[in-house]
Amino acid sequence: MSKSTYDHTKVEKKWQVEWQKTGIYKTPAGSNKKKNYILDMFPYPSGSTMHVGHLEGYVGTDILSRYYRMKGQAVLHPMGWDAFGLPAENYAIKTGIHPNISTHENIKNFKRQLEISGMSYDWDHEIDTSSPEFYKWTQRLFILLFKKGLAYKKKSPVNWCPKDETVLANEQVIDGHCERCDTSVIQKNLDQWFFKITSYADRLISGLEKIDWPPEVKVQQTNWIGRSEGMNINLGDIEVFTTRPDTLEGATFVAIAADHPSLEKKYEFNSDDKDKEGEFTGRYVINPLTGRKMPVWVVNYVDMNYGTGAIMGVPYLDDRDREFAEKYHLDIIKIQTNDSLWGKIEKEGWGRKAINYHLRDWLISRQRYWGCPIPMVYCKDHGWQPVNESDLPVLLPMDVDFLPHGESPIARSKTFQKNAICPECGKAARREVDTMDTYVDSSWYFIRFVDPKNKNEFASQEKIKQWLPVDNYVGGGHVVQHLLFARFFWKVLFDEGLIDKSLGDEPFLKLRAPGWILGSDSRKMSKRWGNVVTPDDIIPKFGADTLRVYEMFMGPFDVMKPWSMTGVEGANRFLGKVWRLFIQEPKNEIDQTVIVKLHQTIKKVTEDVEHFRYNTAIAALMELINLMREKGADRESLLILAKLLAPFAPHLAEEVWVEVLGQEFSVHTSSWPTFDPELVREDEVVVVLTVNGKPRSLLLVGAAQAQNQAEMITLAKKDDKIASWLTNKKVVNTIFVPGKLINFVID
Ligand code: ANZ
Repeated sequence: MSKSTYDHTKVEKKWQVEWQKTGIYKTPAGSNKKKNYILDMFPYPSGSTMHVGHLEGYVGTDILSRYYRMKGQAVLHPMGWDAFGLPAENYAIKTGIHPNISTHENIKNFKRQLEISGMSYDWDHEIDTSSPEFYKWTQRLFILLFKKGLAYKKKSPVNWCPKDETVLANEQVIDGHCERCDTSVIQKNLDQWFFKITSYADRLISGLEKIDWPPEVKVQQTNWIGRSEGMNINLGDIEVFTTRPDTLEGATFVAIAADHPSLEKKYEFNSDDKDKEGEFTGRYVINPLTGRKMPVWVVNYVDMNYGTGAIMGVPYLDDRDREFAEKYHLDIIKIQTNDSLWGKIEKEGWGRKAINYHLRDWLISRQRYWGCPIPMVYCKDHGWQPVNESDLPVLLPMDVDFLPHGESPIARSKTFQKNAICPECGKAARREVDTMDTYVDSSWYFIRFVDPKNKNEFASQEKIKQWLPVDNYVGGGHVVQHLLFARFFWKVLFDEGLIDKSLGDEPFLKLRAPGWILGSDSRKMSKRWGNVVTPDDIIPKFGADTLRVYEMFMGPFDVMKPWSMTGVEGANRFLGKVWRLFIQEPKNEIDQTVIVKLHQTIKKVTEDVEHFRYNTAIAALMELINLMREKGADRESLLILAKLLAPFAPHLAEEVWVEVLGQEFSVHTSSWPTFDPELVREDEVVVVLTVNGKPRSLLLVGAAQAQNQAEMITLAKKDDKIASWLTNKKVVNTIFVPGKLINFVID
């Protein structure tokens, strides 16, 4: 290959093969190095391809992993597949292609796309949540929760399409209609499994204080949990929950939910109705403070699942109560709020302090096929029983007609119920035919990653202690559900002693979310808008290094950024310049300004990478490279530059390291450069010395000193090069630009 051209296709392929072959990204076994677990939110391998928006986070963690390996840390950087889920099942319903086949086709494509992007994953740690080796442990953990009283079954309403006879996920209900057949969706009460996440509500709030997460994510989690402190006030046979006991004086009516247990008849309100609706029950209760007779109304704006399902109406101060009171002509009385009422209500025995949470228990049953079977059997004598551990996994049957038929698809399997027995009495029992929400899989996958092939445990204690908790977690979205569910799981395992106490009860110490990448139409990049750019659109033409550098240079990691092909071309031109710099003969003498800039760049890139400031790290590299192109660079400096480039443009860096600079493979196992603190003192500046306007020399001085005219001119005259230019010449004028330049005008 001619040295002046850089064939990215050949070079990138060559090193990808070599990296695989030599296993340089393998996770170190036991080691006394500092550990660093760097994790991506693993993808759902959908039929549409991976696009550059997905890749943004993966490039970010790849840079971080490469950097910390070079820093001498032991890095675990795994990847896998959130492989169960509804889209594959819907695709199967449409096309007849089994989810097991389509999902694994998609996985192949996703993996190929990650590989051609130059990712340094350790594929020995790959996991697939739809494999029995993985879901055996998902089932085992379900049983653990059941035995702890944290999994229970109760009736709960689901979205139901009467025509398709199937349960619909919320996303499949469009304006109250089935997305497939447009039939009006109804609510149907089905027996469903729940996880008791509400028992952890307080710890899920307080734990947020201990972790380095984006503040907005913490706020969203806190709001989702929605802790409210208030009082339950007793009004005879009705108890109301209020966060404002100080307003008791203004309570003029009581409003209760349509399904409140004190009601003898059933009330129905049109659930579509956004307006406040109500009906008088004919009953009254007494306000203990004022003695007022308060009418009891059944209303559509009080929810039975929150608080006590009953409220005191304070129309003078509460907007909803006011709207209702105005509509139904109920009394509105003006009051002063009274903080001291809190004490009085307790003293008089009218009520007691109460705490409520908006968080609900987590409904995990799905009347769906492509998910992890719930490992429970129903015995008519012993009720719900967990399957014997020696009988796990309960295999997801492959002989299932997944078309909707009004029940969970697994119920139609001919093989699934075979040999199902009650573990208590050994008599025939009936297996649960529902599957688990896929969020259950992603609640613990990061634990399995540390020991993915373990046949005896979900992960060994030794590996758990070696790698967990996750040090750096990167991914977008999922700010509430996934992150809350995973924290819940971790806390359960922690309490069980399955997570060593020394590891703490939070699983993700640091979280960062990449900003959305917008398509050329300024909308969020998504298959839905047809504005998707994939790695396959970019890599063949420009190479993976260009894609990586461009994605990280677009702007700050965590903000929204528009995609631009001009930007891609710019990144490509930059890498072209880098290549040409390396293939020039290195300079023999050392240029002090280059050295200073080099050390400043080492410092800047080091600090920036550790703080996910990849864009400014690349900008610093660009400045350095421009200076080196102008001044020339010595071999030592070029070696350091190759190392600095390695995390960002791993193929190009390897090529120059091995093929141009003749170093031993691999730049990625070399050590990260350190800077000389003397050279990066920020108060140091370079002053250009010119003679008749032509640059002849440079001075490196303190920033303050560079402002001092007399001192600087004396120093400049002592500079060897300048001295020789001025010998036997008459200086007719001296121009001084503070902090920047001195020009000697001579005859
Ligand atoms: C009297 C009052 C006066 C209230 C006032 C508010 C303002 P959060 O913060 O969400 O907990 N409430 C209680 N239970 C309810 C239910 N099941 N469905 C609908 N609304 C309910 O809010 C609690 C407040 O929402 C309670 O305090 C109650 O109205 C209402 F100036 O009581 B309040």
